[in-house]
Amino acid sequence: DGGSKMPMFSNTTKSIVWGMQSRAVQSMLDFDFVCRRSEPSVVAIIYPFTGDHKQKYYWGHKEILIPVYKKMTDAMTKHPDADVLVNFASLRSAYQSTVETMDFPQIRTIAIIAEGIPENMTRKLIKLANEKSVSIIGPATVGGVKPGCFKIGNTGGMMDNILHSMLYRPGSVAYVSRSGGMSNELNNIVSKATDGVYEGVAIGGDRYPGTTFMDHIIRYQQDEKVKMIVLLGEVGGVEEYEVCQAIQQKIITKPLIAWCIGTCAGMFTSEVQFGHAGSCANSDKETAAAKNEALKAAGAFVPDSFDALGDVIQSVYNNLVKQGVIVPLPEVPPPTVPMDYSWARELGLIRKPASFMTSICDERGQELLYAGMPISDVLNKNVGIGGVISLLWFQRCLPAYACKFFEMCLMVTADHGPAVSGAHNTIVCARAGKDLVSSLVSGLLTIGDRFGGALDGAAKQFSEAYDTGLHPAEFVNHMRNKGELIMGIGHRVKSINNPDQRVKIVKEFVMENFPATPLLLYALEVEKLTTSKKPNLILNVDGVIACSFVDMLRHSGSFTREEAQEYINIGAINSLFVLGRSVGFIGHYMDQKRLKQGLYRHPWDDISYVLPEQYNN
Ligand code: Q5B
Repeated sequence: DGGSKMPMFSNTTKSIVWGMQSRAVQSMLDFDFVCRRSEPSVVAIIYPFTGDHKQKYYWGHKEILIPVYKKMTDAMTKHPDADVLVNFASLRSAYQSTVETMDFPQIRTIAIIAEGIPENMTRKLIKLANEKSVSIIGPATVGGVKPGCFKIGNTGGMMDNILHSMLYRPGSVAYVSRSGGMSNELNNIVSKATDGVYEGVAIGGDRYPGTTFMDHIIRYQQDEKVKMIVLLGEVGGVEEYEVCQAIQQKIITKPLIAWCIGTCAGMFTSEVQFGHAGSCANSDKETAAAKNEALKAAGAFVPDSFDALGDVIQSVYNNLVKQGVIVPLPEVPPPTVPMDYSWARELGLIRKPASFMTSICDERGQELLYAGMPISDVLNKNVGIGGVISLLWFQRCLPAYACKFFEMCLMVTADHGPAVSGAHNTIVCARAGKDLVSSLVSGLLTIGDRFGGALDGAAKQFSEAYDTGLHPAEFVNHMRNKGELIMGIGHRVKSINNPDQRVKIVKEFVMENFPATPLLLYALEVEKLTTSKKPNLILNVDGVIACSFVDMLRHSGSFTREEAQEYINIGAINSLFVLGRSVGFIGHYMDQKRLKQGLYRHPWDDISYVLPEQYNN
C-alpha cells in the first residue's frame, strides 16, 4: 500500500468477514453507526460450514440482515465493492482461506486474526501478497481502527471503550504497534493527550508480520491528515532500525514518538520470551533498550519510560497546535448506540421484572446448587435421594428420619406388578411400539384417586376430620352420608387377612422415628372401623404414606403450620407415589422391549359386547 494514493480504509470501506464471529461483526456495525457511517462496513460473511443464509444484526435500533455465504466466490461475486477481508479463520485454516482470498483482485487488504500460524506459511502468504499488491495486517493481531471510517473486528474493545477513547471521529495522531492489547492502551493515551487517533494498526506479534511498521508509517507520512506518528515497538526483531534510517534519510518528516516495550528484559539473567512469538531478543541489537536508544539518536521523540509516553505525545501535540499545524475541531457528540441488553444488565444500568421465578436450583455459577447446597456437598455429605428430595421439593435440609422416610416410600411404591392400572397402560403403550417417555407418561397419567393417587385426597380428608375434632366413627359415617369413599382406605387384593407388607414397613418406621404421629394413629382408628365392615377396607399404601407425610410436615419442626397446610393444598402429597412408581413403569417398559412383546390386542372373549338391540325398520 506504501505508494498507493488510495487510503487503506475510508468511511465507505466495505468488508467481508470470514468466520461466524457474530459479536465481532456486531461490534464493527456498532462502530460504523457511532461514526455516522451511512452504510454498514460488513457486507457479507463467509462460513463454509453452513448453507447460504442471512444473519440478523443491529444497525442502531434497527435490525438488518447480512448474507452468509458458504463459498467465497459467491460472496465476492455478489459484493464486488468489498475490498477488505477480515479473516477470523483458525490457525489451521487461515493460510488456505487467505490464499483463496488472494485469488480475488477486488480484495486489497486482509486482516488475519489467528495466532500460531507456522512462520513458513506466513512467509509464503507475505510473498504472495507482495506479488498481488495485497496488504496483510497480522497474523496474530486484533487488527486496527480508523476512527470515523472502519474498524477491524474486535479492535477498540466494547462500545464504552470506543466512546471513552473517542474513536468515533478522527484526530491527528496515527499509530502503529505490534500488540493488539497495547493498541487499546494507545487509543486511551492518545485520546487523553491529543485531539485523538486518526488511524491505528496493530501489525501483530509474530516474527513475520504481513505488513511492517514501515509500511504503515510511510502511509501515515503520505496522508496529509496525519500530523504526528506514534510507534510502539517491542523487544525482538530489528525493524525499528529501518524507522531510524527513514528518519535520518528524511523519508519520515512528521514528528514520530516511539517506545519499545520490554525494557524490563534487562533485569533477567537469561533471555526472556514475552507473550508474542516475535518478542524475544536474539541479539543485543534486538533489545528494547538498544532500539529505544537508536530511535532517540535518530531523532524520534522517545520517553524515559513507558509511563512518560503520554506526556511526550502531549508535548509534541501541544507544539503542533501552537505552530498551527493542528487545529483542534469542536467536539460533536456521537449518536447513541443502543447498548446490548445483557451488557446493560451486567453493568446494572437496567432492570426488568423477570417472567420466571425459581427458588430451588441454580445452575448459573461454577457449581450447580440444590437449594443453595453445592452438588459436590450433596454427594460428599451423602444426603442420598431422600436428601435431594428434601432440598429440591422443600428447599431445606430435613431431618435424617424424614429423608429416610422419603427413600423408604420410593422403595415400597416402586412397583406392584404388571396388573395394576398404571403398569398395564405402560405395557400396552410399550407394546404399541411407543418410546420410553410416552410409555412412562401413559402409566403416570393413570395415577389418580382410585389408583395410586389417593394420597392427596387422604391427606386432605383425614387432616380435616382430625382438625375439626371428628371422632373416627363420626368421620366414617360423615363420609358414608356424603356418599364419598375415604381416600387411602381399601384395596383390591390386600385385606386384614392378606396384609400389605408395605403398609406394615412404613407404619413401623414412622411410629418408631417420627416425633409425633397423631394423624397416622387417627387413620388406624378409622381402619379398625372400615375393616370391621369389610376386610379389604384397610389403610392402604396411599393412606399410610399420606398420613405419615402430613405428620412429618406438621411435627418435624421444619415447617410452619401454614407451610405444612400449603403442601397439602397444592397437591404435593401424591409426589412420592408418582416418583416411586416411575421406577417400576420404566422397568416395565424395558421389560416389554427386552421380551420383544408385540402389539397388544385385548381378547374378544374378555369383552362383553352389550350393544343396543339391532334397529329394524
Ligand atoms: N368401599 C381401592 O375397592 C378401591 C371404600 C369403601 C369407604 C373406601 C377402593 C377405593 C379409595 C381410593 C384409594 C388407592 C378401588 C388404592 C393403590 C396402589 C396399589 C394398587 C394395587 C399399588 C378398592 C366395596 C364396598 C362398597 C364400597 C366400600 C370401598 N372403598 N368405603 N371408603 N375407600 N378406595 N385408592 O375392592 O356397601 O358394598 O357398596 O376406591 O385409596 O391404588 O396394588 O392394586 O401399589 O399399585 O373395588 O396398591 O377401596 O371395592 O369399590 O367394590 O367397594 O366397600 O362403597 O360398599 P374395591 P368396591 P358397598 S391403593
